[in-house]
Amino acid sequence: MDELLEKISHCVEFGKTDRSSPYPPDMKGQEGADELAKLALESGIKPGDILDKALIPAMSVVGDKFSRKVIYVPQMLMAAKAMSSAMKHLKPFFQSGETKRKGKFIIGTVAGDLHDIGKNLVSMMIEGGGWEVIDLGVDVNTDKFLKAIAENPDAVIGLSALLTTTMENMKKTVAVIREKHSGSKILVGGAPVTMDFCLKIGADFYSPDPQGAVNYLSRLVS
Ligand code: B1M
Repeated sequence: MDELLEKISHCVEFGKTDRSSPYPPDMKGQEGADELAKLALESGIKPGDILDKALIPAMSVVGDKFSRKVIYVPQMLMAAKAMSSAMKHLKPFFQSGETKRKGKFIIGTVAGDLHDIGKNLVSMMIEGGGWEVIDLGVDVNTDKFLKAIAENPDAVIGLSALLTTTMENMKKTVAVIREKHSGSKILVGGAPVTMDFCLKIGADFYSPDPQGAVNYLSRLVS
């Protein structure tokens, strides 16, 4: 069991999605996270163990390497792709409620902003950290956030902004969420966002990168 979980973890860390994927070159022709996760389930390994002992630790290493600039966006995207290929086999178990996740996380890029590369990385890392992610996409207005919160009142909310102009919309959205759902935790991020700005607009936390976001959520449930 441990050997199979280690192999899955290795595939995710190095972005090996499935047998046919040519990346990384030194694993060409080998099984990837997709086939190995399926095999693990068929061998009787619990979905929760695949998540907790293989996917989450691998994504945590990936997030840490990214924060330290040991790897860059392309490697991180490959790792996230490998993780998703394993997750597709686990999702039915989570959706049926047979296996529990840590909580829900609603994320979106704020109104007027179409940048989603960073937001998607954060979303994938948080999913890899064991959370159910409700990704509202880009150009998300306040009403759409409010609707998602009403449907998922315990969810933590994440707002991303890449433009100095749309930081103003982030501020407005945070203010309305605070007014209507005072207990909700709000995490903000994106290239122009800072801790100072986060505090000024009344959000709970700012992270400059995906791993910081995962760590923040982990602290909330620990
Ligand atoms: Co745009 N763009 N863009 N752009 N674009 C920037 C952001 C810009 C800095 C380029 C520049 O001028 N040097 C500039 C903003 C200037 C400013 O406001 N200060 C800019 C501009 C001006 C514009 C347009 C207005 C250009 C125009 O049309 N005149 C326009 C706006 C469109 C709109 O949104 N309404 C525009 C459009 C676009 C494209 C559509 C062409 C494309 C986006 C494609 C897409 O996202 N699908 C694009 C791109 C690609 C960029 C750059 C080149 C790259 C952004 C990116 O993806 N970075 C960018 C310049 C640059 O950064 N070099 C630029 C990689 C990504 C991994 O990083 O998104 O910062 P980032 O995410 C990081 C962290 O910030 C953090 O984690 C991620 C990983 O570390 N993070 C979070 C992000 N969200 C988080 C949320 C969290 C926590 C952490 O918690 C919830």
